[in-house]
Amino acid sequence: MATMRYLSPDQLDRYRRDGFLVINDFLQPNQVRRVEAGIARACTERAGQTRDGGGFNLEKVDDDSMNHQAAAKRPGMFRKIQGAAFTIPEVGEVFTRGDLLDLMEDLIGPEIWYHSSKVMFKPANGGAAKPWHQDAAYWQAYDPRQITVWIAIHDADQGNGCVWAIPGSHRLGLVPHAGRELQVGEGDIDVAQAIPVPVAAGGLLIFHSLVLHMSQRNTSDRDRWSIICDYDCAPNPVFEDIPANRPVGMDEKNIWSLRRAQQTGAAR
Ligand SMILES: O=C(O)CCC(=O)C(=O)O
Repeated sequence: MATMRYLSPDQLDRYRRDGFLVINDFLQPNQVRRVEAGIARACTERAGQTRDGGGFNLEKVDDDSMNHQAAAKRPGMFRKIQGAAFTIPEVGEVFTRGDLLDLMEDLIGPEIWYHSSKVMFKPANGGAAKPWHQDAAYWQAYDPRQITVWIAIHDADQGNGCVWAIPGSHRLGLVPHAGRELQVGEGDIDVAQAIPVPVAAGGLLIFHSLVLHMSQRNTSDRDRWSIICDYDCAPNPVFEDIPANRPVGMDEKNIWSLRRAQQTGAAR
């Protein structure tokens, strides 16, 4: 068995069994506050925004996040910032950390590429639900060994719309998705097997791209922000807006290599 860089054998077993794994306290409280401040700054700069644009998606009056022309619930009530690793330096720093790449290396091997990143807001009093889906449904042209890392910036629990997942569902393969948002009907899967996955601020949830997951509406008075990065085990061009100052490791075809086999051990 290959030497593990970050995960314990027990954590690896649980990830393989369930298709997801929570690791508490990945970020220290001061690191969480730093990321939160970076996100808040980006929001302040766009506080008047009422329509989707520039990677910023808003919470819509009809909860239809795919209707990019629809009015926002209110100006600056964001649902998502796509390309957050580029827009918010504090987010980019977290997702390129050596220890996080070590963790990825344990799961997808020593060649690691950036696929995409975002902030998911789930704002208090109205953050919309995200229906059941497998991330692989959005990325059918890609290798399904892609991995998603989801880090809680605020405590996420059942009250404010934490992620729910179906343990072991990564072994089902890709199940049919339908609709503009590509979702799975509750009647088509065994939702009785679903469990809530609460994560305290600073904790990290990793999930396999075939794990069925969703999150409910936030009806609480507590925001639930998270940052998400998807890592690829094969080189693919980044589809998000590329900043003028390209990050180190991104080539002219917009393929961003985060770690190559021969670099292993260099970024720690
Ligand atoms: O953060 C959430 O509420 C869910 C995010 C999610 O399911 C996703 O980005 O695929």
